[in-house]
Amino acid sequence: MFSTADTIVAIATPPGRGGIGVVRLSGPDARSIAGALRGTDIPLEPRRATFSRIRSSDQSIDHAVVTCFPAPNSYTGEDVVEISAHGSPVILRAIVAASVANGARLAEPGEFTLRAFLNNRVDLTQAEAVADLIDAVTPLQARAAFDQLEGTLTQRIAQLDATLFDLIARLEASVDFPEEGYHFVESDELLASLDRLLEHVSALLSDGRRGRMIREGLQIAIVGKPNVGKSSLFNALAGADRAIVTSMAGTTRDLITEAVDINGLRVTLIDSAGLRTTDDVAESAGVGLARKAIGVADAVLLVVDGSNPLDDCDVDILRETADCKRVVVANKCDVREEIRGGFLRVSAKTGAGLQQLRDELTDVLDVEPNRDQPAITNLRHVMLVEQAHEALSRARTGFADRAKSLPEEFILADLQSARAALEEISGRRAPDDLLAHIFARFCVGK
Ligand SMILES: Nc1nc2c(ncn2[C@@H]2O[C@H](COP(=O)(O)OP(=O)(O)O)[C@@H](O)[C@H]2O)c(=O)[nH]1
Ligand SMILES: [Mg+2]
Repeated sequence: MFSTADTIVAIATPPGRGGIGVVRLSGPDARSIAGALRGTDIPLEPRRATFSRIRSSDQSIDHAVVTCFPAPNSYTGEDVVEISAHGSPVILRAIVAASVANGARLAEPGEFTLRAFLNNRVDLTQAEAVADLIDAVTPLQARAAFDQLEGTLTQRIAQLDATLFDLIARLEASVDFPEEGYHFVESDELLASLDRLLEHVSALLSDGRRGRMIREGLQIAIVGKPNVGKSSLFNALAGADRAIVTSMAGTTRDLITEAVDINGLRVTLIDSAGLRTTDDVAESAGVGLARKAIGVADAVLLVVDGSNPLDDCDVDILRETADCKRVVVANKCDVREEIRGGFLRVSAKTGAGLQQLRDELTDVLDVEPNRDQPAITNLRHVMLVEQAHEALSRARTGFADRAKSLPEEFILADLQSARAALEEISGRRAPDDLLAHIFARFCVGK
C-alpha cells in the first residue's frame, strides 16, 4: 500500500512567517530535483550547508541554504534534501511548486516519518514519539516523548519479546520430539520464566497509568459552594481572566475549561457552578454539570471560604467528595482565618499558597514519572501490553494445569499471541490500516 518509490516534498516548518522556513525533499530524485532548483549539475556535498540561489523555471525565488543527507544516513533513510529559505509562506510554497514541477509529489501527513519507519530507521513507538514530541505542551510531556524516541520502550519490548521467543522455541522443540518429554524445557523452569515475564509486563502496565496521564493530560474539577472563590482560583491557576468573578452567588453556570501546566503536567481545569440547591433553572442545570464533572475528573479541588466558618453546605460537599482524589483549600486567607484544621490556606487574590496547591495537586494525582522505567504513554500500547498479559496468564494457568494433560500446543498458541501483541507495539507486525491511522495524526512535513 505504501510506496517509497517516488520523491516527496513538503514545507517542514509551521505555517506562518519566520526568519527561516524549511522545505524538505525525500526520495530517489531528491538530489536531482535540488540540482534543478539550484540550476546546476554540481552535486551537493553530503551534509554540507551550501548557499544557493533557488529558482523555478522562469524566475529566481530566494537565497537559501541547501543541505543534502544521502541515504541511508538521513531522517527517512532515503536521500533527503533540506532547503532553508526565508520563512515566508509565499516563498516556501513557490519552492514546493518548483519541486513538484521537477517531479516531486506533495507529501501526505506524517509521510517522512512513515518512510523512516518503513526503512527501519525507527520502530513504530519511536515514530509515534515524534508526533508526541511535536505535540508536547509541557516539559514533562516532551521528556516522556523524547525517552520513547530514544528507544527506551523499544528496548524493553524487545527484551520481553526475546525471552518469549526463547520459551516458544524450546517448547516447540519439546512438542516436535515428544519422546524426549519436556527435555528442552523443565516445567519448573518454564513456570519461573513465565512468572518473570508476567512480572515485567505488569510493571510496564502499572506505570502506564502515569504515562498516559502525562501524555493525554488530566482533568481537575474545582468545586465548592457558591462564592468561595472557585472562579477566582481557576483564573489564578490559568494565569488569565477566563471565568467571570462576582460577589454574587451563582454566577458560574456552564463548565468552563482551560488547559494549564501544573508542575509540568497538562491539566484541564474545570470551573463549575457552586454546589447548592436552587430554584433557578439555569443554575440548577449548572449544578448538575458540576456533579458530572466531579464524576469524570481525575481529581477534585474543593474550595471552602477560609474567612468564614464551615457551614452545612461545605460539610455536605466534603462528604460528597470524600472518595475522590482531592485537595481541599481554604481560600481568602488574605482576609482572616476562621477555619482551622488540615486545609491548605490559599488566596486567589494575593496568590499566597498557590505553588503549594500545585504541589499538592500533583501529589494526589501521583504521576511523578519514574526515570528508570520506560513509561507507556499511549493507549494503543497499553491495550496491546494488556493483551500480552492476558495471553501469558492463560499460558501460565494452562501450564500449571498440565497434570490435566492440556496439550502443549495450547500453551504455545497463547505464547504466540502474547508475542504477536508485543510485535504490534513495535510495528514488526502492523497492518497497513493501523499505520495509516497512526500517521494520519501527524501534520504535513513531519
Ligand atoms: N479577599 C478575597 N476575596 C476573594 C478571593 N477569592 C475570591 N474572592 C472574592 O469572592 C467573591 C466570589 O468569587 P468567585 O471567584 O466568583 O467565587 P465562586 O462563586 O466560587 O466562583 C468575589 O467577590 C471575589 O472577588 C480571595 O482570595 N480573597
Ligand atoms: Mg464561579
